[in-house]
Amino acid sequence: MPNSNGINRGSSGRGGAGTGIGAFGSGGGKHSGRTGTGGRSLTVRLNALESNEIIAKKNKALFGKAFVMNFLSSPGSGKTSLLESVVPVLKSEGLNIAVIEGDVETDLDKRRIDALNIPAYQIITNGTCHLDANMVNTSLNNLNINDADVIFIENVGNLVCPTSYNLGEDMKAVVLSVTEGDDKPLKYPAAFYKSKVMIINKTDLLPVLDSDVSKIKENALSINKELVIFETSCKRKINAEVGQVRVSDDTDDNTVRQEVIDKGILDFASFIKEKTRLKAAEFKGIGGGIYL
Ligand SMILES: Nc1nc2c(ncn2[C@@H]2O[C@H](COP(=O)(O)OP(=O)(O)OP(=O)(O)O)[C@@H](O)[C@H]2O)c(=O)[nH]1
Ligand SMILES: [Mg+2]
Repeated sequence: MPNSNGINRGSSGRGGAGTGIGAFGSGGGKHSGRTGTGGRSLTVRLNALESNEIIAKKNKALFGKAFVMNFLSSPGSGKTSLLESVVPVLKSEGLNIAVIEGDVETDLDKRRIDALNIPAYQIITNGTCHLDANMVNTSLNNLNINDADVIFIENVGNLVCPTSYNLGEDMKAVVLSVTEGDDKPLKYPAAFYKSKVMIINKTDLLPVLDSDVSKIKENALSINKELVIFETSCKRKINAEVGQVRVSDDTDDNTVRQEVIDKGILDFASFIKEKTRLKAAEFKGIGGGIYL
C-alpha cells in the first residue's frame, strides 16, 4: 500500500548487504519466480538465489587468477563502447583479456568484441533480464580463459535485476551515462550499492545537457561512499593524454602504437591493471588478503 508520501515500497524493502534479497530488494522481471503467492514465491526465489550462490563459488574457482569485472547498466549507457576503448589499452600492457557478453537477443555485442581479437562468448538469455551464475558457468565450457588475466562480463542492460545475482566476479562496476539524469543512483540504489566502481560515461555530451556530474557523484556516494569513480568518453578525447594501444591481429605481434586517449579511459585501465596484479598475487598466496 502507498504510505503517506504516496510511495508504495515493494515487500523486500531495504536491508543489509546480503547476497541479493534484502539488499535494497530486487526487481521483477522474468527472474523472480513468482509462481505462487506470498510465502511460496519468496521460497522459490530464495532457493534460486541459494543455488546461484553455489554455482557462483564454482565460477570464482574456475576464474582462477583472472580479475573479473561484471558491468551493470541500463541499456545503451556504453558498456560495449567502454570495452572497445579500454581493451586495446590493456592489451598494450601485455594483459590477456576475455569477454562474456550477456544480451536478451542477438550476438551484436560479441561481434563488436570479436573485432578486438580477444576471446568472447555471447550468452543470449531469451528474454531473461539478467545473467545468472549458471549461464556464466555454461559459457566457460565454450570460452578459453586459461590465459586470461582479465575477464569482463557485460550483463544485460538493466539497472535492477542483475544486481541480485553473484556471477563469481571480483567486483561489479556500474556504468551511468550523463544522458540518463543525475537522479538515477537514488532511483536504482542497488546497482550503486553493490558496485565498487562507477563509470560516468558520455561526458563529451555534457555541454548540450543539463546533467550535473557533481550531483551524480553526490547521489551515488550517498548510496555507497566507497565507490571509485571514473569519468569517461568513448567518443571524444576529454582531457586527452597520450597513451599506448595494441591493435594487431597477430597474437605474437606485441607492437604498440602511441595514441591520444581519453584520460578517464586511461585512468580506468590503470585501475584494472592494478586490480589484476593484486588478484594474481592473491591467487598465488602472496597477497596477504590485500585484494579482498
Ligand atoms: N557521445 C557518446 N556516445 C557514446 C559513448 N559511449 C557510447 N556511446 C554511444 O551510445 C550508444 C550505445 O553504446 P553501447 O556501447 O552499445 O551501449 P551498451 O551499454 O553496451 O548497450 P546495451 O548492450 O544494449 O545495453 C552507441 O550509439 C554508442 O556509440 C560516449 O562516451 N559518448
Ligand atoms: Mg552492449
